[in-house]
Amino acid sequence: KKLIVATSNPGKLREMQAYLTGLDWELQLKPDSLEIEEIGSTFSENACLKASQVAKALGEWAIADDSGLAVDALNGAPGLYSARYGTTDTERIQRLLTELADNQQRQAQFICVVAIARPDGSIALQTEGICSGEILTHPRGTGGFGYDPIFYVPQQQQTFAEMPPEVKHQISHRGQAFAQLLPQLSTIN
Ligand code: ITT
Repeated sequence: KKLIVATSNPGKLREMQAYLTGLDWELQLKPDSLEIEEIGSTFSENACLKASQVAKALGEWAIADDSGLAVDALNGAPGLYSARYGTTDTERIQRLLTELADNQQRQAQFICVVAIARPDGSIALQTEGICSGEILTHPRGTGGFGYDPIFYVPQQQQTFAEMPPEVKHQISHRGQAFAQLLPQLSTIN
């Protein structure tokens, strides 16, 4: 069976591919020309919207990920708007650090919802993962993507960007969403 990976984010794509390779699904990237407007008001709505629209447009199974970083001291911002916080990763990180300034409350959660849609656009499967950490005052590490250099995980004593990819993949919000999703993949139709 063919599965369209409905993302335009190269970092996300790399991680989604890592979770999905070696299964009976033939992965195919969504064409750039097919862009979905994220008008939902939750991660779940946006993940389903992206999977559903891409599936319907191409008449194939599709998988989408909607994710973001919710910072406690910013009342959950950037959250759903994590991608729209700037045009580059550097800009997004800088904006977040500026808004947090010297606030001592640095707790944050990465959230990820993954959804799979059938060729008719109906949702077959949806899972969620959350990973808690702290926002550093300065970026550290070169791995990963997005906000990874400022997201510190106390248990590992490393940022997502400092961890070997397999460690991030194991503990991240996306890793937890996929850990729930993968065992159910063979049951959907
Ligand atoms: P698609 O919708 O095309 O998949 P996007 O980048 O617009 O790509 P989202 O709307 O889900 O995706 O936005 C998620 C943003 O949250 C993303 O741009 C990153 O900045 C951030 N993000 C999500 N997962 C992350 C991770 O594992 N590490 C660092 N940042 C992450």
